[in-house]
Amino acid sequence: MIMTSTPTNADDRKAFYDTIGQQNLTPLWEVLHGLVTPEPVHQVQPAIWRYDDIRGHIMASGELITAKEAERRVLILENPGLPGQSKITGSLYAGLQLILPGEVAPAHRHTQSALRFVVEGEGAYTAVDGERTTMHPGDFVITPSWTWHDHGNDSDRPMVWLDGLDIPMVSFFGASFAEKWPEDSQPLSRPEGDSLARYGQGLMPEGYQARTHTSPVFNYPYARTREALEQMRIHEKWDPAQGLKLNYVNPVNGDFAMPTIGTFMQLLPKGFDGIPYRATDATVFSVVEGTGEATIGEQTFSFGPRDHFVAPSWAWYRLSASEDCVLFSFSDRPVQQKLDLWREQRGNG
Ligand code: 1HN
Repeated sequence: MIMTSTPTNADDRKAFYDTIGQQNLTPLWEVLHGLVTPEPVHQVQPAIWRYDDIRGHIMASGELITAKEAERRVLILENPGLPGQSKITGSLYAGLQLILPGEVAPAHRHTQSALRFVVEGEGAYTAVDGERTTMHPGDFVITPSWTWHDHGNDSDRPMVWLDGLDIPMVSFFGASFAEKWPEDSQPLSRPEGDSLARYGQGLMPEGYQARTHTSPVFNYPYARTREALEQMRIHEKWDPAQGLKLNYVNPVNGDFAMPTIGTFMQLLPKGFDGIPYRATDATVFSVVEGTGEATIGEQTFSFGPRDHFVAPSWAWYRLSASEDCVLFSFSDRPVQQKLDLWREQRGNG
């Protein structure tokens, strides 16, 4: 007799799986459809953290623990779909860090790359590899992988910034290393403003050779970014989904400013009513100016300055602005593009 189909004896199969399991083997056909899905499948949910709702908790953390004892006093923005995982998306970490007047967050370094985006306060500093920068709201500051960094606040006001790190990616690769500097503050070897002067003016020191994939400019001041958007608005065509959107770039090669995290600043003019948009890079937004609405999947969030929200991978979202809005955002787009994975789609308006 010719067998046209294999007998389906569930018990036989189970027994087979148990047998091969002893050799650390497992059948692909039982899991294939969950591994290779026709469209992205993940647990990341749309979410918003409204600053008015959480600022009190951030300030209360300042009464509970010092920046020095905590090492970094941060409330993690944890995605509600990924509880206990310290992730805002599958590949990225985000948190809001508080540093009070007179405090120091001690010097250390790690293989994870970090971005700071200043949300509140004026005049605290971060030091990276021997150079300090004074921070202002809307500044985008980079701590490249494996660079010494410490923060301090010599101003008379609390400062709060958004931290974005590639912690889940580094963990995925099993490549986390960290160490502490023996003192709270690292020694300074260059004057403040040195990096911006050398690399941030469309100029480059003669013979300069990049040693890493991260931009040598480590503070992109908001005043310049805002000016660029305002100038562009005079003649640039608006993207129907994203308005006027700029990428922060590494001036050495025009690539993203950080190798693992793409960073963006966009302007939505008053009355903007964006068409639906989705992309495979789940994106974290920090509202700098203005009020508007983000409809992400089934949920509509009204937002204002200092609010944070997240749009998951491949979820449709629409942005609208009731006043001129400026939004900072970040995602894992550089990595997805390097891997030929990144896709975007615009819907009908
Ligand atoms: C870190 O080093 C900082 O340097 C902030 O400010 C948040 C979260 C996890 C691991 C290291 C910082 C961090 C972090």
